[in-house]
Amino acid sequence: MTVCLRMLSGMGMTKQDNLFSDPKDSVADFSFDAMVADVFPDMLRRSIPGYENIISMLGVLARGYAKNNTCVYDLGCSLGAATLSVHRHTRDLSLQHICVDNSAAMIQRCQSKLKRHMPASSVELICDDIQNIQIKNASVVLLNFTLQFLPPKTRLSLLETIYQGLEEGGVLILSEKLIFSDQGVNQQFIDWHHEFKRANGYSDLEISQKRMAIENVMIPDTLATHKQRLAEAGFSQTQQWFQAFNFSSLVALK
Ligand code: GEK
Repeated sequence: MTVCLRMLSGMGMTKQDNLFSDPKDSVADFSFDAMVADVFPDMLRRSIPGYENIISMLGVLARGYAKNNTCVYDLGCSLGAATLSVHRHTRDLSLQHICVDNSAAMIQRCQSKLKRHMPASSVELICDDIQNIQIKNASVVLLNFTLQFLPPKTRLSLLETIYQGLEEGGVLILSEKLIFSDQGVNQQFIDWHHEFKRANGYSDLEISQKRMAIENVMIPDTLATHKQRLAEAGFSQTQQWFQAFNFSSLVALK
């Protein structure tokens, strides 16, 4: 396995993701372990169309809703990229950042990164399932590509908890991979996404082994399902502000 270091904007040195480059006899379910955490910035940048764009716009969007002396939750924070983006745009406010992830490998790396990049901020890091977290006094909640990893039956309940914990005028920003109800359309989007990954240097073997690893772990919904679920949870208004191939982001207002 070759190790390659790359410089990513604002992220420092990061290892190249080649976790699925060697043929495997059987592909285990994907987990957010130390090996994944070590290559994570490269993995997301080359796998999620528009990832860097979404990250930088999260800060721009959050700026409009973050209120002094409230909490900003980053649920499924991984290495804290979304929290850092919000921080860049809200330095003048007094905010309590609460970053949650159930991967110890992610939380450890997130902690040292946030200490380095936002040392003067109030940040609480929690290694736990986001379903166990009490949300309170929140002006901004980020679910950036995390809801899709929860069992579908539990998703509404999490959104209800978030809605209850948001202050009036607060916002949930929800980014997700999408599926499409028309099979032909769905396949078209999958093909475009795979072409995007090929263009970013992933081989067909890497693409198919990663797909096998993730298919039982990450279960995407349609845009209509998301909108309906958000409405059911109480959100009065939902806007889709971003889509690149089958990856999208929504703003839901309380
Ligand atoms: C980013 N938001 O860079 N409880 C807590 N954490 C969870 C759970 C759960 N039930 N399920 C998954 N995770 C980040 C990217 S990655 C998206 C988010 C991706 C965590 C998991 O450990 C991982 O760190 C994160 O959610 C999903 O803006 O890998 O496609």
